[in-house]
Amino acid sequence: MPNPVSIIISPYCSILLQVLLFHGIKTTGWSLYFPLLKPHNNLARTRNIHSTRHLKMSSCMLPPTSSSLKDFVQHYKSSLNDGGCANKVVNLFLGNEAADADSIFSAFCYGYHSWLKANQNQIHNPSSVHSSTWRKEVFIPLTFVKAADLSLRAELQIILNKVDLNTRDLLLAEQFLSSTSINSSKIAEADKVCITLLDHNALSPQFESSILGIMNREKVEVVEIIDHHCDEQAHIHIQGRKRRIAFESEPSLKALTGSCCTLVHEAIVEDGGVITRDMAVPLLGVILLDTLNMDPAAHKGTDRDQIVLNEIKGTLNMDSSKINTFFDELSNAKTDPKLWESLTVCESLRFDYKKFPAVNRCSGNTISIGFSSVLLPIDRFCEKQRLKEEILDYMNNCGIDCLVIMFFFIHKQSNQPTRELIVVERASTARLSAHLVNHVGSLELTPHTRFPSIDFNSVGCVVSAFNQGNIKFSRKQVAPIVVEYFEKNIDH
Ligand SMILES: [Mn+2]
Repeated sequence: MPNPVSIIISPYCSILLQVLLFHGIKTTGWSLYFPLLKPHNNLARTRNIHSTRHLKMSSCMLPPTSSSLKDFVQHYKSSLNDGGCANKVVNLFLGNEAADADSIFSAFCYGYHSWLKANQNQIHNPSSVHSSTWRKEVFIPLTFVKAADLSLRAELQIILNKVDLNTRDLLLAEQFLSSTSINSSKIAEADKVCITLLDHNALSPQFESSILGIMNREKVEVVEIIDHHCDEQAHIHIQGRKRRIAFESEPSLKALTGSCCTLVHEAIVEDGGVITRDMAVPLLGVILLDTLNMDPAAHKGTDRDQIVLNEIKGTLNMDSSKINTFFDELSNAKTDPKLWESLTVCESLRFDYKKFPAVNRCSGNTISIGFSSVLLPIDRFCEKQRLKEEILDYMNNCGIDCLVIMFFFIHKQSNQPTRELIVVERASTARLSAHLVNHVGSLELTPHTRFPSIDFNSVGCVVSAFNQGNIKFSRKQVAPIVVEYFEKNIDH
C-alpha cells in the first residue's frame, strides 16, 4: 500500500515532509504566519498538517522547517549545537542589560519574526532551496539575565509558560559569550554577526568587548535599533525605518511608548508580518506590565501602547476582564512583597540594574553610574540585613562610583503609584544629589524622613534619600540627567 502522502505531493516535498514528521516537528505555526498561504491574515484559520486536504493545498510550498515559537527555539538551539555557524550570517537580537521582561520579549519576538520572514522568502522562492536564506542565516535572541537570577523572575516564567516554553529555552548571554563556551567558538566561525538592539540604542561596552573577543571588528555590525530610551546617538549609520527610537529628547525627555514591545508590534506589522498567538501573548503581557495596565496615574502608557493593546486584544479575542486577570497575575508575581522581602540587598539591586558610563567633556575621564530599580518602599528595603556592607560590595563589584536606587511601589494608604530615590556617591564626587534636588521642574525631590541614619562617611560615601514628587520620571528620564551632570562635572 503506497504512502498516501507520496501520492499527492512531489517527491522532493514528500521526503521533506517525512523527515519533518519523523522528527516530530509540528508545522502549524508557519501556516498561520505567511500571507502566501493565508491571504486574509485570518489567525483563526489554523490548518492541520496531518490532514490530506492540507497537504494538497500547500504541498510544494512547504518550508524547510516548521515555524511555531517552539520551532524557533529549536532553530537557534540546533544552529549552535549541530549545524554550527560556519559560512553563515548570525543575526543577534539583544535587549538591554537590565533584562526586564520588555527587553527579553522584545528581542525574542523580533528575532522570531525575522526568522519567520527568512522562511517566508524560502516559500516564495521554493526552487532556490540551496541558496535561500534559511540555510545561510541563524537568528538568536540573547537574554542578559544571570542563570542564578532566573528563579526570581516569576513574571518571566508566567509569560513563557503561556506559550509553552520555560526558562531553559532562553539563551543566556553569559553562557553564550564566555570565552570557554562552545557557543562562542561556533559563532566565531560565522561569516558575519548582525546585531539588532532592542530596548536600548547603544551596544553595551561589555557586550562589544565580548563579541570582539571572538570576531574581527569588520565582521560585526549593528544593523537595526528598536527602542524607547533617549537616543545616545550611537551607530548613526543606521537611519530611517531601521532606527526606530520612540523618545522625545530635551526638554520633555518623554518616552513615546511605555513598552518597547509596542514598537516591536508596530515594526512587525509594518514589515508585512503577522502577529501570531505565540507573539501576541508575550507582547500583551509585557505591555500590560510596562504600562501598569494603562493606569493613567502611573503616567507610563501612551496612545501608541493603547492602539497596539487594542489590536492584540482582537488578535487573541480577549475581553477586558481576561486582560485584567492576566495583568493582575503578572503584576502580583513581579511585585510580590514576599519575594521582595526575601531578597538580599544585593539580589534586590541586581533585579533590574543598568550601568551608564559618563565621559567628562573636558578631561575625557570616565565615571560609571549604576541604576537599580527596587519594587519596595525605602523603609522596607532598609530593614534588610547588612544594608551598608552589601551596597558597598555591590558598588565595588560593579565598578561604579555612584549608585542611584529608584523605588517604585503602590502606596498602601493612598493606593497610588509612588516613587522614592536613594543616591549613594563616593564622597570625592558627591554633589549629584544637590544637583538633582535643584534640577528645576523635574524630579520634585524632598528629603525622605524615614530613612535610617547609616554612617556611610566612614567608608568614603555619602547617601541621600528622597521622596520623588514627580512620578513621571523613571530611569529613562533620570539616567540622562545624571549622565549629563557627570559629563559636565567630574573633577579629576
Ligand atoms: Mn523598555
